[in-house]
Amino acid sequence: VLTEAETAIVRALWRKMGDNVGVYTTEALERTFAAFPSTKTYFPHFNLRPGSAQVKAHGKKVAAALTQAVAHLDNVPGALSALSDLHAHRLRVDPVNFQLLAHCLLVTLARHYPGDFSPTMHASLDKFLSHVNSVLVSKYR
Ligand code: ZNH
Repeated sequence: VLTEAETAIVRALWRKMGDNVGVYTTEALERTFAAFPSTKTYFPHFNLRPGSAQVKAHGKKVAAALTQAVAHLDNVPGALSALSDLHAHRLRVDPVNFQLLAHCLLVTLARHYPGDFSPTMHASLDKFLSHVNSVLVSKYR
């Protein structure tokens, strides 16, 4: 669970990103596919070339889920319950992949906000993304 200070940092970054959450999440997805090609195996039905409209649409969905999590930091399991079911039971994404995407989100945000990216920011975001990941893989067995 995030401390009050970490919560405030994550919320402030989200406010600062505004409409760019979708743009940066899409960029993070493209980075994930490029840096960790094994992640592409979950998207055989997608055009995965940079600039792909499908990846952009998917990026917006993932971004919306992350924004939901930020809006409900006191109850992320509740906010992402349906998504946990989807990833555990239908998509069956190997949990390591969540760490790869989280890593690429961190790198992407660090590039866009170099001045804000203190170790404290890094740690707060890492904790937030780890929390989201643990919720999304919580229903695996
Ligand atoms: Zn996931 C889908 C979110 C991670 C894979 N996703 C999805 C969606 C969302 C999400 C929102 C949509 C749903 C509907 O439509 O209903 N994810 C998410 C998040 C995360 C994730 C938030 C973290 C952070 N995923 C992930 C990973 C992977 C994935 C890591 C692998 C690699 N997903 C996926 C898939 C899908 C999804 C495959 C389906 C797609 C289509 O469209 O087909």
